[in-house]
Amino acid sequence: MVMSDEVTVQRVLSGIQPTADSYHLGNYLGAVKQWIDLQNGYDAFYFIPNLHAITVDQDPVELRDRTTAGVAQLLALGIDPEKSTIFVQSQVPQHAELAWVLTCLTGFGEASRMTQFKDKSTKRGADRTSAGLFMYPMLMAADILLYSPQLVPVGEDQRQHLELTRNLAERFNSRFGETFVVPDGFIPEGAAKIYDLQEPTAKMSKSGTNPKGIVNLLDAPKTSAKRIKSAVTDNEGVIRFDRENKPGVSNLLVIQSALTGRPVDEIVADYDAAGAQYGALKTDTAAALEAFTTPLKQRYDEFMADPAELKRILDRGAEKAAAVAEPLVADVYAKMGLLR
Ligand code: AQP
Repeated sequence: MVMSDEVTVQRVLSGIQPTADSYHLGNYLGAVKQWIDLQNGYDAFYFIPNLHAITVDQDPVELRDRTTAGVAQLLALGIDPEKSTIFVQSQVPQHAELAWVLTCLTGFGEASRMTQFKDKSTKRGADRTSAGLFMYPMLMAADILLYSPQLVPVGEDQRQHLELTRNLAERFNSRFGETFVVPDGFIPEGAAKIYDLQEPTAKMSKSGTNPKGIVNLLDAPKTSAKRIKSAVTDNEGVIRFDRENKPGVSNLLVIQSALTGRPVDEIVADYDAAGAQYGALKTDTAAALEAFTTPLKQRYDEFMADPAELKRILDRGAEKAAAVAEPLVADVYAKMGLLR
């Protein structure tokens, strides 16, 4: 097997799109928090997939600002550039090169079966759906296969794309010779799925329709406290964990638990003993959030105030990423008979 470099520890790779001014609590508790743990035992590659972001309309100034802000947020949250390779997708051109090769290996019917494309294109309508959105899974496959990671932390919603990635890796290997590592997806331990505060059966999403349902990490504590306090609950008045029948209360319990490190059962038992009402659950959850976001915002502001340092981190990240990606693309091109 041709490996793009010597891998001594297992490699993980994941990305987060620059599609909003701030990441939200779901992005942190469901993804970045685990990335921080993983960087200690793995060769971690984390990137900002800005080429994915343009599969739907983006304002150029906003996209540029959000990309930088995204990097600063990852650093402020605890991704350490000394341990992890942090980079921006558009600064490593091999992503686009491999994406084209993989697109040409993908069947039209196969790509048409991707449920995320079907959902998003149905919502947007054919005239507002780009061909780029259709190619999104093949670009994601390239993002992964370029770095030969053994493990890819993914949310449930990305499982089908990961399966396509595995199929494309196997297809290429069998047609052109062993080249790609076939990666495994995994949901890291402790990853919490966070739901919209106003519609607690839908996932909290940057592109959610009601801003009141989202807790942004960079919002003022007052704004977030207000949102937590107006979160939808139920009329039962009893604090207990029951995703199906009490999605709003359960969501707040999961948020508080993930932020404080206290198990949900313990939090529920304490409320039970105190005969507490939903008001207490909301006040405590808002306080836990404020304790987390206040120092985070300070660290974020410090990184944003030092663009030269951010540039240095990204230049080094892009260089490290390209050092892995380039030999792989060169090998792929050679095997396919493409001059380079
Ligand atoms: N609500 C969530 N709960 C847990 N994890 C979540 N993630 C997103 N929302 C939740 C995880 O965050 C990582 C980065 O996500 P992304 O930016 O690549 O895109 P996404 O999953 O599509 O996130 P959004 O917020 O819903 O963005 P938009 O609205 O732009 O599509 C992923 O690991 C994801 O699982």
